[in-house]
Amino acid sequence: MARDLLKDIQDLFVLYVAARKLLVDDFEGEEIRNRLGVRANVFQKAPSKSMVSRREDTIEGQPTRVLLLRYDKQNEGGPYGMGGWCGYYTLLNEIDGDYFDATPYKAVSVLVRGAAGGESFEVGMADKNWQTIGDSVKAGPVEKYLPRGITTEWQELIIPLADFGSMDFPQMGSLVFNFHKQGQGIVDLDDLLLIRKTEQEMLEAWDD
Ligand SMILES: [Ca+2]
Repeated sequence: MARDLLKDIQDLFVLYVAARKLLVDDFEGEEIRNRLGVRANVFQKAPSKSMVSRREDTIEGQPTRVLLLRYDKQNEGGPYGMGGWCGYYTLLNEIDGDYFDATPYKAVSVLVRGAAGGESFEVGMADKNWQTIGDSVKAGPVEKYLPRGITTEWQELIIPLADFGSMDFPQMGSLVFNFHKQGQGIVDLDDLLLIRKTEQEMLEAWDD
């Protein structure tokens, strides 16, 4: 009896979490597809480069696979002598397909950890227009959101969607992790989520 009740509570909790958050990627699935079923991979322009792999880890006592993102950002050579670029993207829409309606969401959340600490990247988002240009709007570097910056401990990075400016949120295309600072390093990511607005917040948005 008690066991059934516990099971019911666990099921309710899973439903509650699912209702509050959309899992974009937990890095447990296919290599270059996220949990929305669309492409996720590195982007790079020489002489900068990035590489991804996955590895087993333990977060809060739970075994899990995480994304290991290796980067080498140069600041000389390449287009305009700027050193090229490197990072990781995850699509929210099918290429040439429907765009992703992000209006029910209020924030991006991701777990992050550095191999050495002090690594940095900026998070960007692209709506249909930005995706067509091949660029994204950046919310700012990680240090803006994590007071101690990236450390060797897992931290949850939360970025309000409002920080991406006036995007066309009903037609979103991708999320981007861009290594903007010269240097090389390794960053681990897990549990990339979109956090839903509460019903109250949805109503307030209607009133605006
Ligand atoms: Ca995982």
